[in-house]
Parts: sequence; C-alpha cells; structure tokens
Amino acid sequence: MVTSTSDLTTDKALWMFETMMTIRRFEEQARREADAGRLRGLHSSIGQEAVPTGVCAHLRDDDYVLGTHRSHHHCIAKGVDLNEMMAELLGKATGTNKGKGGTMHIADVNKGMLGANGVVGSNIPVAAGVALSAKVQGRDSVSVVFFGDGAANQGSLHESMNLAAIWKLPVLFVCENNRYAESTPVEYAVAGTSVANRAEGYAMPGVTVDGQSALDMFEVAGEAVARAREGRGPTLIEAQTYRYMGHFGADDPLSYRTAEEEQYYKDRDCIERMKAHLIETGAASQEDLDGIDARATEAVAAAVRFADESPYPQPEELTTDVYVSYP
Ligand SMILES: Cc1ncc(C[n+]2csc(CCOP(=O)(O)OP(=O)(O)O)c2C)c(N)n1
Repeated sequence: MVTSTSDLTTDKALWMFETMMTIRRFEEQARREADAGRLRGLHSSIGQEAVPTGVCAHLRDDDYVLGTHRSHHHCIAKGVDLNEMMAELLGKATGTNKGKGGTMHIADVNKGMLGANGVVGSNIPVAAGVALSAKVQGRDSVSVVFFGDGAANQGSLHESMNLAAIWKLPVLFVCENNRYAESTPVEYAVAGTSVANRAEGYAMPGVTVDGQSALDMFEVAGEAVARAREGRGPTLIEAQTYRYMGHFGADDPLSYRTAEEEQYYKDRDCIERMKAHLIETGAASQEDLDGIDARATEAVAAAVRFADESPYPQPEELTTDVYVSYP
C-alpha cells in the first residue's frame, strides 16, 4: 500500500495543524518556565513539530513511540495529556511520572508513549525489542523510535537495524536530522552522504524527507507504517529539520551557526507551510486557523494552572515507582 497526501482527510490535516500549534505553544511556555527557573535543562523542539506529527498521524494508541532527551513534541503528537506533561515538567505529583521524571523522562504507556530518554541512542534497541514483542504476540502494533543525527552514529542504531531487518520487525527508525548534535555539525560527525543511505547496508528502505513539511512527513511515514503493519519490515527515515533554539537553552547557537542559516530554515517553517496549504485548498480560513491557535494557547495556559494547583510529591514517595516490581 502506498500512502500519498491524497489520503489526507481534512479532519486529519486540521488535527496535524492543531498538533503542531499545540507543540509550539507548549514549548514557548516551557521556555518561559525555564527562564523563570521553574525547570532546568529544557531541550526545545521548536522547529521540529512536523516530524512526529506526520508520523503519529498514522499511529493508534496501541502503537508505540520511543523518544530522546528532546521529546515534548513526540509526547504531544502521540496524545499525552498536556496537563500531566506540564505537571511533570514542574515536578508535581500529578505529572505523567508523578513528578519524578521531569522533562527528559515523560512516559504514558496507556497512550503508547514508552518514554523520553536522556541517554543518547539508548531507546533505539528498545524500539526493536518492543516491535519484536508485538510480532511474537501476533499483534499488528508498530513501534517508532525518534533519534537525532548525533545518535545515528551510535552502535545501537546499527545493531537494531540489523536485527529489525533480519526479523522483519514492525519498526520505524526516524532520524530527526536537525543538523547539530549539541554544537557539532552533521557534516563533521556523520560519515557518508546521508543517514538514510545507511539503510542500504541492512537491505531496508532508507528515505530522506523534508522534515519541515508536515505533508511530506505524512506521506513518507504512511508508507513506512503500512509496510511495518503488513509484516514487510522496518524503514529508516531521515527527516531533515532544524531546531530554532539552542541545544538546551544555555548555549548560544550563533556561536556555531549563522543567522542566515537560521533564517533559511525559519522561512520554511512547518506551521506556516501547513497554514498556507489549508487556506489554499479551502480546508480552513485564516479565522479558523486563528481559532485553533487560540485553543492551543488556552490548553497550554490551562496546563500551567493545573500544574500550579497540583501538590509536590510527598518525601515518602521518593523510591516508589522507581523500580518495576514483577508479580
Ligand atoms: C550516551 C550519551 N552520550 C552523550 C550524551 C550528552 N548529550 C546529550 S544530547 C547530545 C547531543 C545529541 O544530539 P542528537 O542525537 O543529534 O540530538 P539533538 O540534541 O539534536 O536532538 C549529547 C552528546 C548523552 N546524553 N548520552
């Protein structure tokens, strides 16, 4: 089955716009919270909203997503509750992880968000394992792992791609190539001409896609998800994208990249392009889109209120849920 943007219904396109808008507004608020000293070490996903949105548009609650240290956009696209996310960021007991995980460890198994993870490259083999369990149990769930261009150089990706290929596991390896691992440019750190062409060594499809286009992401991911669900095996997707902010907020991105380069990517902003598409195709008016933005802004404001009104975890809760207990 080949998916194309012609499969994109108006409802789904509007969902994608609202999801990207919600991610942007959430991240802007998270930045304000970090600037106010209420959370530390924020890895912002602003600029990269289209990547998980285009992928998660094809996923169900019983599909799985695994993330990185920069995962708020993955969580929101997979449907994790905004209130619980903001509470988690602010260390409250009502957070997704009862306030003990923080920004880099958000998880919600009921939504199939199996976790952000601060150890670069560590979630890649987990995604292959999750895909293996779905296959062994005879379920048609799909597993997706997002990782950066820096993580693409970890051995864990290569081991996982090999196993996924020989066992035809239902997994998508989605590299968000935002051009830098901290301050290291991709041209310096990644050997070869692309991340996507590494798939060739494992006899799986490897696709490079404009990660600032939600429509292109939707199309490429649709084909990969269908392939995985039908038992035809894994795909490596390299989404070319850009993070507008610094690596985690305390660095000055202009010390390792140029203002012209930043502007080049901002001129291709995924939200502005989706807006233009929705208006050109008559799917929505400017007024409709302003209404969606207002709804996203209010949802984020409500999440802050929820977090503010929530208690901190009790000291006696310190070690509960830290280790999994097996029956
Ligand atoms: C195993 C490991 N090595 C190093 C680090 C420190 N570190 C945190 S983020 C990062 C850069 C990751 O870059 P990339 O994978 O491209 O993701 P991005 O930050 O661009 O989203 C590094 C080196 C880490 N957290 N884990």
